[in-house]
Amino acid sequence: VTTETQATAAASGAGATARFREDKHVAVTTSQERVSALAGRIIKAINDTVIDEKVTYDEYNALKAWLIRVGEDGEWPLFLDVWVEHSVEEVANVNRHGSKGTIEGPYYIPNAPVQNTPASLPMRDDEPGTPLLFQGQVKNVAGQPLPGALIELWHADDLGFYSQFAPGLPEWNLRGSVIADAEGKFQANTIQPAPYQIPTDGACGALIAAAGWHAWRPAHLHLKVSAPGHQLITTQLYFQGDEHVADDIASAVKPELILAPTDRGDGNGREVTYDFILDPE
Ligand code: MBD
Ligand code: FE
Repeated sequence: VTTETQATAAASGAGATARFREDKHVAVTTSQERVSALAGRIIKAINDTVIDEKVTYDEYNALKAWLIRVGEDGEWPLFLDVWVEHSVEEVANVNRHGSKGTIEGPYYIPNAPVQNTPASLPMRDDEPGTPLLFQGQVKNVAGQPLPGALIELWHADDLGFYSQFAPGLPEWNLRGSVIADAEGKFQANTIQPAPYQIPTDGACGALIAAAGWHAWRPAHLHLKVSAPGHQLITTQLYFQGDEHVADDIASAVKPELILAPTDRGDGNGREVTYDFILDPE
């Protein structure tokens, strides 16, 4: 059988690399001066480390072998999103007044199936995990509702796997786009995601093992929230009580992003309300 338990770092890495190439057509408008300044600083930081730490030829060759393997495993998206994207996001959103954003990560897929609220994310008949009703309202910074807001939601399943990046899952499993109502309100029925371990059998996993780190991210919902005339927010929401909230390998948790769902009382899982405030364009 093919199930997500046969997921490999190389397969999810190849998927993330292909996804990046398809979606992120970045026009390179960076000036020579800027490229020279940035590349110069990064190269200097590496050289300073070599000198300060008295890096040996064995260590230099281990680095070279590892960098080659990152590419072979398709793990440049994973490496960069886990260890660098949080700083890029911090810089990008420093002037925002509305809800906090955080990193996108490597597993977003655009154009997931669209539903009007109240929605249920596509899932298997026997989808494992506690049902979760995620609901809220999208507003502007003045507190006015934003009709026609779009809530894109994607997350891992109960075993920590993302559809389209692990084998054996339906194409759009646990990925959906919800159109809010005339008051900007939305309801999305899904399941509670599990804590997520980044692939341990690829180059990033080898680094984590060699350094004695851990590979965990707290359980999280990924979101992109948008409305006409407003800045799109890319964010993630986490769950109170998850031990990795304080210890995320990707450094992407902020206190404002932690949910505390409550029991629905009808034996039907849990629910939580979270409102999004969008900045004007
Ligand atoms: C993830 O699911 C994720 O959200 C990030 C940032 C990195 C790796 C896997
Ligand atoms: Fe994720």
